[in-house]
Amino acid sequence: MQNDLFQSAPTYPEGVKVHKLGDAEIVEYKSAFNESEALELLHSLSDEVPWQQDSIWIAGKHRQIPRLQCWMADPGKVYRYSGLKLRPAKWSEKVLKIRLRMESVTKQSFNSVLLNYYRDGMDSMAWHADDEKELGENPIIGAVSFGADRYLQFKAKVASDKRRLKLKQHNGSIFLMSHTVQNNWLHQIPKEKKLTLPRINLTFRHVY
Ligand SMILES: O=C(O)CCC(=O)C(=O)O
Repeated sequence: MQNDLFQSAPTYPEGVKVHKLGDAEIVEYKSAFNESEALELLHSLSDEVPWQQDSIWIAGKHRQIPRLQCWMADPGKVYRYSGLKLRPAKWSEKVLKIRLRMESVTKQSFNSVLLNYYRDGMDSMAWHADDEKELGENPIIGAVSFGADRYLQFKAKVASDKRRLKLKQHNGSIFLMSHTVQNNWLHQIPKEKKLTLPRINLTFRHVY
């Protein structure tokens, strides 16, 4: 159920929409990559990226995460989450071009990216915030998605706060998440059992 506080604001300059989330905001840049570019990137990234099937400890058991992933970053920029230590793969030419587009659209600069490959609707990502200490006190995240449209859900970190937001991220669209999104809110990609199409999402970050 969506709370009124979370109703999306009107569209500002063409293709740019600001979604309010309490004190935070998510800026959506629709079609930052056009449909054919985005589908070409889905196919080339699925072939070219050195995807890893990682496992993490959950409730005392070692389990495969329900997606493939790859961490690309400037040399030495290691990323740790859920007990995993991700050493950077070399930037590929395609991902560098995507980074340039991300930086020119959002006017932010990034030195790393986590790529996630959801092979179908049974792949997912559990509730979390991108608030690890190497991302600094105010992490700004630029996310772009290619392939299937998937829902991204938000809830407050404080359990008594029942506010929720559910956004659909479309093929080729960018979501720029302000720092308060990571500091005060959790997000997840829920499973969608009937979905058979793949999606690749890239979350660009600045690692200190
Ligand atoms: O796939 C997505 O849209 C979310 C990715 C994400 O939350 C992350 O990389 O931390």
